[in-house]
Amino acid sequence: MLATEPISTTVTGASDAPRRLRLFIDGAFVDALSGRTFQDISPVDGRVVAEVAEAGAEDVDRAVQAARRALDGPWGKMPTAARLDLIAKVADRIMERFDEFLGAEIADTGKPVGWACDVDIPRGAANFRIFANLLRNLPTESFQTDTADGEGALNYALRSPVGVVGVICPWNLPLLLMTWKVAPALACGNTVVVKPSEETPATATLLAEVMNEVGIPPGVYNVVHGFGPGSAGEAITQHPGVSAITFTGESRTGGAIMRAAASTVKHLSFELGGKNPAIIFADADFDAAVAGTARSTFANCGQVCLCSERIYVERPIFDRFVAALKAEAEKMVLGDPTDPATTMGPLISRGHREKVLGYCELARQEGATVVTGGKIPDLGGTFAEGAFIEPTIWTGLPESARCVREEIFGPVCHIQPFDTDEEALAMANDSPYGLCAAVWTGNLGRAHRLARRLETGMVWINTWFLRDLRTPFGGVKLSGVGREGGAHSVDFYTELKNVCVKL
Ligand code: NAD
Ligand code: 6OD
Repeated sequence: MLATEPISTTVTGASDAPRRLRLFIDGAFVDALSGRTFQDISPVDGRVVAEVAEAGAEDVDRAVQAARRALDGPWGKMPTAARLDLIAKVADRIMERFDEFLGAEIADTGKPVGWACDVDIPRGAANFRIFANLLRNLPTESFQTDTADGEGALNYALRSPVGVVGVICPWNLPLLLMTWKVAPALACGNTVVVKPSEETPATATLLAEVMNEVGIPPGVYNVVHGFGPGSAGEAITQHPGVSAITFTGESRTGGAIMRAAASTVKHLSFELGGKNPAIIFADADFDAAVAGTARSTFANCGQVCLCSERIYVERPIFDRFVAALKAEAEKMVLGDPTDPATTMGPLISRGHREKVLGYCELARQEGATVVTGGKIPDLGGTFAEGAFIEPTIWTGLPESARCVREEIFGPVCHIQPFDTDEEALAMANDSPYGLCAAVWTGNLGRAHRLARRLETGMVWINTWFLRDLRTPFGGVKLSGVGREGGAHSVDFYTELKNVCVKL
């Protein structure tokens, strides 16, 4: 059963009324100083899920000041082991309140309960656990240095927190992606000001309750709700008290943040958009490749930055593969996300659906064959007010088509045949993006050769989205700046200071 209780400390009014989500600043739930609010709308049926306090620059300033005080005070002074114990407790408490996180995430996104149970919520907890463990065992680098007098010197590096970190998040995997940044930032001793997406404010707010429950000091974790330009997001990027910004979202937004952050020279880490290729060879395990590609194309309604939107299939199996992926698409069960039988929820909003439907129209104009999908499904009832769309497959487009080059971020893909490894590689690399690629083949030598030459930050071979949180995560070209994950997160969330001691 999903928890239907509202988020307790943030609610006002009757329990069937929309929840009231407030900002979380200095350990307390507060309204915006302006008193402004905005509505959080369900993509499943269009109902208002929550009234959300809308932070302005003055609220961001309050949050940054609270974060700074915590850094100079209790959090900064806390022994590392005690800090990491608290962070591990956050992981435990997320698992104890699993159903509430699940209910909140599904209400905001409409994602199927099966996916949210397997991926979003457990990863939210795992992020805290892994970074607490990693920081417990962190070595430091040191060098014995020769000197002219023969006595030598010792160099060693100290790590310290970067400071107040601005965490700006998207709506597709709200808890997973937010905690992927918050957990290492806190484990490294920083404090954070989080701006969740305006589409998905709930789980960041619920996490604030958890922070108080486990005893994280006030000011360490702050949440400011709101929008990007001219709102809370932009205020974070311009605030001189924010030392670093970690951002996940569109490549264009990354550019805007980079410009805004330039005048205060902040550290930046960006996980951005993608137009990811999947390459399927005739020697692959056919059924595994079809099932894996159906997952990499349609998971979370195609709204994972790692999803495959360009599929390249070796010509001898092209027709068979297209037919098999079509069958997988047409098997998807759309509807109530809380029903375990549902395999595809809606897109995040009607606005986003307009964008995806626009690409469906464009694909027809560009000359695509519509293998399946491309329309609003007839689900009836309250779902007619939602943002559902059919899983969609195209063939027959040239590689220059906009539908093959631009990120669409929905359950859509184009399938192209190829004849040689070189041709597949050239098409895969001919993209302004470079986040990830999937290769399906029975020939591991070929797989390793391709992995080396694919212009992406990550390559999956005979699998997709199999994650080890110690590994570097990020993209090249328009897909990102920097890497997070394991030691790479530690590098971003700490400053290194070298100490040289003459012996
Ligand atoms: P978005 O860029 O529209 O918004 C992301 C966040 O940035 C939101 O919180 C938004 O309010 C804020 N924002 C927008 N403009 C801003 C500005 N000028 N200054 C400061 N903040 C601003 O992205 P989205 O629509 O929420 O998410 C979908 C996009 O995210 C897709 O492009 C997807 O590929 C990308 N994404 C990438 C990864 C990755 O790991 N590479 C992961 C998830 C999503
Ligand atoms: O798994 C992760 O750590 C991660 N950052 C996933 C990003 C998915 C994009 O939507």
